[in-house]
Amino acid sequence: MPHPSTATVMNDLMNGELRAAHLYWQAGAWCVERNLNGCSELLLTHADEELTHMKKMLNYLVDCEWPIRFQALPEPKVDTESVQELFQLILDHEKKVTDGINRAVKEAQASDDHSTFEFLQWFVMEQREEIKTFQGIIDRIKLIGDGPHSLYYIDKEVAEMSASMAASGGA
Ligand code: OFO
Repeated sequence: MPHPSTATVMNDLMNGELRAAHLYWQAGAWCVERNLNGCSELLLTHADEELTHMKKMLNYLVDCEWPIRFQALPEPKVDTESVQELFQLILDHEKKVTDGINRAVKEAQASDDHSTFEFLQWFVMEQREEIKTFQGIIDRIKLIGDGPHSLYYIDKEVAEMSASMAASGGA
């Protein structure tokens, strides 16, 4: 039986989740190198979450008995010296992931793949939460100011957000 077009789309999304984890690890390492422990905690914890998303997709592909194809990972680029730009880069990345999920939802609808359509609804809501979280961090940084003397306060603020996200069960 031929695989539906959504099988390819779901493979791409699964690989996208792995790329996202890779980016969060690199961004977390950027913070570790600058002693921004609150920011690194949030980003490295989020990398773990991206892996759970990848596994969710993987399990769905297994359940559907569709082929599973992992792709090579590109080098994650974190070319900035500003913590505000770092979180902007993360937010831009999450917006791209959201676009990919939305395209997959449309594809599932167009091919009458109701199961995949339903499965993707969790990801639609998750993306909404992530965009809200990272936009919220950027808004806080703008309020505090992104100068060298602000880093301590930014890091403290992000550490508090990270702790409250952990207490409420995720991003
Ligand atoms: Fe998997 O949620 Fe971000 O990318």
